[in-house]
Amino acid sequence: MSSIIDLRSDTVTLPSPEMRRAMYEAELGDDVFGDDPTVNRLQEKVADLVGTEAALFVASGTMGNLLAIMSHCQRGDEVLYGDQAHMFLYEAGGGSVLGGTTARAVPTAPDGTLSIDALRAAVRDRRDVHQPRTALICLENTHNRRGGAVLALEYMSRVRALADEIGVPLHLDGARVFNAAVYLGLPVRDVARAASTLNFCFSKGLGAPVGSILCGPRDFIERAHRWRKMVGGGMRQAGVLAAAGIYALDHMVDRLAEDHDNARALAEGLAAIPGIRIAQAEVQTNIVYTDIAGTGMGAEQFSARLKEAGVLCAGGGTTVRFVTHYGIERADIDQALSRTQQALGRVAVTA
Ligand code: TLP
Repeated sequence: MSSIIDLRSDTVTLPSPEMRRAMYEAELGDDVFGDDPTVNRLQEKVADLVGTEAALFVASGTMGNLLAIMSHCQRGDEVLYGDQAHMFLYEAGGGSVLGGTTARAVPTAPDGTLSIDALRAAVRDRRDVHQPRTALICLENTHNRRGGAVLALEYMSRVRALADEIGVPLHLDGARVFNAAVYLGLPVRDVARAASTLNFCFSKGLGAPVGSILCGPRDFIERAHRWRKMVGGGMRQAGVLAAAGIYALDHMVDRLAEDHDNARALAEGLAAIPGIRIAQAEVQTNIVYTDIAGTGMGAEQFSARLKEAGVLCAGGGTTVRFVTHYGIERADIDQALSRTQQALGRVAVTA
């Protein structure tokens, strides 16, 4: 059998030889002294690209989002999330543990949006000393648990208008914001325009091994810089990683369209396999959620069965996620589909 086809996440990408060369050749210094020219170049390049005053290179998406909470909020403040947001579900409660904030979640629609009315209703009464103060609204674009759904710019502007009205910032977890930009056919600065601050990842579809970046006004980034040091994110010759980020921005953005095409082809093929249902209305970017209840298996058994056949996927309950990325070609999609079909051929389909 040919090699494993790993569709667990776009975080599994390996740097290309050219990206590795850029890392090898990067000019380095001590970034805690502000002396790493490659980190500085990346931060300036990103601020320019996104249209913010400043940007700060961080270790991970989780760190960037945490620093955003800590830099926007005071102890005892409350953050509004969607109930399916990565920040709410999968960042180990860092906003509470380290940021001293409480979390309030509103329902997430299938398209990744949060109803403006629900958000408005969740805002606390500032005059009431019994209540925490609502201090931040967070959105996610593309939306991971909503199958890579892209938020419409008009929707984001409406959330920003609400945030402005209540006097709080809007933070965008844009781990995959370039997938949104490519889907919309717009420069990333347009996608980010409605947000007060943005965090995005180099280590997902953009194919870099490590790194994310937090973007926003200069005073916000200055606060985040201090918090980054405190949580142990002051990295020294980090230019070796920043070089991968610069390479990714220059060479890995346009190709995301291929991942989106591959995800659509994968979804079509999976939908044709008895027992598998696509659990999202549309495949807009690189994530496909399936409901595999019809196979009579749970996600664990299903993914173990596929693993034996050389396809890796991830899930829980009866939901299984497949993600396309750099390193996965159309031939791998075809191969993954035929392996899946074969692996399930031995299963009694119940629906
Ligand atoms: N997502 C990972 C897992 O944690 C689930 C993945 O495989 O999709 N925001 C969003 C929307 C994310 O999807 C992720 C990672 C993060 C933030 C956190 O990024 P890292 O892993 O760099 O801390």
